[in-house]
Amino acid sequence: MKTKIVAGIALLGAFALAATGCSGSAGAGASGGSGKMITVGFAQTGSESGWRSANTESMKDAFSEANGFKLIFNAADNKAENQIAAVRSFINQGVDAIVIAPVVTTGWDDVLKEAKDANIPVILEDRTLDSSEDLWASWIGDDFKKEGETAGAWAAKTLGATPTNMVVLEGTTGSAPAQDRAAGFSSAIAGTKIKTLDSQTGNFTRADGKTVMEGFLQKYGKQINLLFAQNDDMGLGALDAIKAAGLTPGKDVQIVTIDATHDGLQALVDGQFNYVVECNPLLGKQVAQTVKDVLAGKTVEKRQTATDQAFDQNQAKTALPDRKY
Ligand code: GYE
Repeated sequence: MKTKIVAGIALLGAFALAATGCSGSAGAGASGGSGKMITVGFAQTGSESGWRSANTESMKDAFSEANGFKLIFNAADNKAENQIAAVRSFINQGVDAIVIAPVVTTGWDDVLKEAKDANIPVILEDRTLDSSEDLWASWIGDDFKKEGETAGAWAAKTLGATPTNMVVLEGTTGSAPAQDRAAGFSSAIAGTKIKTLDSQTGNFTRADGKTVMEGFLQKYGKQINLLFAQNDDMGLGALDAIKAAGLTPGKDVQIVTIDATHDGLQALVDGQFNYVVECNPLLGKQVAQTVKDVLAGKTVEKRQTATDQAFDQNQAKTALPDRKY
């Protein structure tokens, strides 16, 4: 841990040197046209899921040196306090711009004001936060509420007419996707015969998805006939628990998830998942372009939303071979 911190500081120092001359400025050269590198601090949530790995890779590709960037990358291990500390260190380093994928929606006001006072624009990617809109320049991400609605609409259509007992594996507590997907799903199943037996966080990870599902199965056993996992990884972890309990996933327990990673679509093709809603993680290019535009003083859209599809088992067969993440 100590070595890591020291290495991290050394790295930050190296980047600070490289960034000398453009600290905190949105002025000449920061648009990338003059050959001067743009230093960007990216505060990523962590590495909780397959979706997250794909998002990190997409960001690192887009913020490459060849594209005119010096990227300072931080993964916060899904801890809000780590992430705020990372953003503060970016401010101290005098980066040109800060990109954040906020772990949770709250608690951002102070550090965002500090960035504003230092004249460093903040761009949000993936997740949203609750602070006032004048504290960030643009958000690039997916419509989590709509994803929840699409998942819920499938459940309502497929199982809503017969009494159905559902359990829910929620994402990180306090995160925008966990809140919005829950809201979207609930509105779509309102008035159906789907009843929520239980709903708990699995922190968007396979390991916790498995553990929490084991608990649900111990408590409710064969009563459970529907699982809504707010991401693929938790659903994939739950598969082990369901099989270990002697039940067949995709049949005894129908499963709907969100993300549509390669592994998620594979589970759909294998008949273990029943429906998967896409959440596109390949946002890097658009985020990098937005950073350049903001630094060049161009007007950017406040909200830039990616479009997502959804897949049943047959559609997954067609989509799987070309899946990029
Ligand atoms: O669904 C999940 C994750 O914020 C949309 O975060 C993202 C979510 C994604 O790690 O897998």
